[in-house]
Amino acid sequence: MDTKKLAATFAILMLALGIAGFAYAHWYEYLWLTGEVNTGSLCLEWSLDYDVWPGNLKDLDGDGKVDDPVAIVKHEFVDGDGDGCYEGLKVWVWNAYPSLWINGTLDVTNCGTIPAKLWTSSISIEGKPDGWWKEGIELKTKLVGNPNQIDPDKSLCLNFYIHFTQNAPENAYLTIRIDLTFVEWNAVP
Ligand SMILES: [Ca+2]
Ligand SMILES: [Ca+2]
Repeated sequence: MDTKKLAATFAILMLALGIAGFAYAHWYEYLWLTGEVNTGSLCLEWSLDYDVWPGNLKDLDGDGKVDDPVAIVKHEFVDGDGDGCYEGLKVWVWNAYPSLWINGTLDVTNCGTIPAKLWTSSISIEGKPDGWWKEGIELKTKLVGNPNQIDPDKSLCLNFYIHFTQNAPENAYLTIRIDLTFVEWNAVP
């Protein structure tokens, strides 16, 4: 076979092998990685549950049913930032009188994904006559839970008992403001 024929045969062979998809065998190992990072959320919200002295119900509208409250106790949750958790809570007690009691639980629940702790708290009380609540209201509280670590889906609970005593004056009023700040549990001052 002369050189031209040999070259032509080789070229045809390579072309045929190319068309057939032939390749020299080689071993391989394929590695891959994808990454995703997100940060947790710090989120806490109020919840509230209470009972009012059963004797508070009378038949005030004359319909034959003892189902009308004399003192009105109401509450409203506020989700001002629209994240689905209640960071605000408004409570009203109207038309209270001696012997009325309200018994319940005020909860702060961790609705976020990382543990939280109470950072700062403040309470302010104003009323008229000034200081009437010191004699006019009996308050018992019991804190359940650790304010330094509230785990996700866990709560800090305040069991309370409020009793309007015989010393509660007529036409008195009281406003209470409570502010709480929570931070992630490992925050340092
Ligand atoms: Ca009624
Ligand atoms: Ca909210």
